[in-house]
Amino acid sequence: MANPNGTTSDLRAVFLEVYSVLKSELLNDPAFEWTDGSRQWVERMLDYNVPGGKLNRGLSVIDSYKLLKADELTKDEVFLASALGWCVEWLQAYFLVLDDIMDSSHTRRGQPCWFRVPKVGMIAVNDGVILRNHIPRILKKHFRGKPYYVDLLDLFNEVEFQTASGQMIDLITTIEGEKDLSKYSLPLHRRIVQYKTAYYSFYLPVACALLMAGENLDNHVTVKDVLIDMGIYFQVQDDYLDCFGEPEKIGKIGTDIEDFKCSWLVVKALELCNEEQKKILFEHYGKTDPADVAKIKVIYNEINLQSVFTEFESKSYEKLTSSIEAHPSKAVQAVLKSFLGKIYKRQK
Ligand code: DMA
Ligand code: MG
Ligand code: MG
Ligand code: MG
Repeated sequence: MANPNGTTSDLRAVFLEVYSVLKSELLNDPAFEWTDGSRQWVERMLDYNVPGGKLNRGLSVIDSYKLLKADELTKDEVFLASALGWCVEWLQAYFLVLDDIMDSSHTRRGQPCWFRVPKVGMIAVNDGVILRNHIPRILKKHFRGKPYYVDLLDLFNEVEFQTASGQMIDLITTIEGEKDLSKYSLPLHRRIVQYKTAYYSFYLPVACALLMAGENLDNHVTVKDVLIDMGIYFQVQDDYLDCFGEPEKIGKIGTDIEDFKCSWLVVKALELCNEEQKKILFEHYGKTDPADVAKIKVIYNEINLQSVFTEFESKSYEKLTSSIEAHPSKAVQAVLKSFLGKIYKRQK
């Protein structure tokens, strides 16, 4: 039975079973002398932060590997592809736990952000470090003997560096006392989102599948380019949903206006507004008072940003589809189309 994401509910169940296996291995990691208290802490922290999202990134590793192999996967291969999928989800959990602290967010995946949970607070910083350290432990346990082990480690390291660098440029544009909307532009936005989102969310899952399939990543630069463009489109959707999405659907309450983020929305607004509206943007963007935020949203509505976004969305879909169809391999085309299908017109 296929759900709207094109992933069978069966596969999701198998994927979740692998989560339980990995979790219990980590909770019995012989490198640490566990106590009941420490084991309970990590178990609760993992269950709270790792499996509760859409799981698109993780499931894409299995989907992509299937399409590349063009053959039924053995049980073993499904397990390994799932384990890699979970490494991507672990990386995401690590970045989100820290991102929510840095963005002063309130909710995530329909529940309070981990650092907002009573008694967690700044222990969440170290939990983030623990989540990050789980990845090489999972890889070591299940991939140490594989010919692509070193490439896998290198891939996760490179992508983590790119993401952290993206987060850094996302954050330093908002430094208190240096807030200046006139520095916000489409090229700056593109640079931020390419690094903070596209590599880990789009390139990484497919690169994992390519490595498992025995491919050399240096031979797949064009695939990477398409995935980066898809990731940029995905983050524009995230920026849009931050303001116009329903919190019940997206599971989080937007903070981009308050946080003075270089969001696609504010960049577009600066491009489209008149002098009077521009004054209001400069005066009220980046303030936490709901009255200031409301003034920004009035401008977004006056210039019809929702339809500007809808236009962008269909244009992006067309462009991405034609770059995908230019790819020589049908299997690779299928991987990319499946990924695009999962996010086009998403509401969450
Ligand atoms: C997210 O950017 C990027 C990473 C690496 C977590 P964001 O702060 O816009 O994400 P969200 O809207 O989910 O907080
Ligand atoms: Mg955030
Ligand atoms: Mg952020
Ligand atoms: Mg966001």
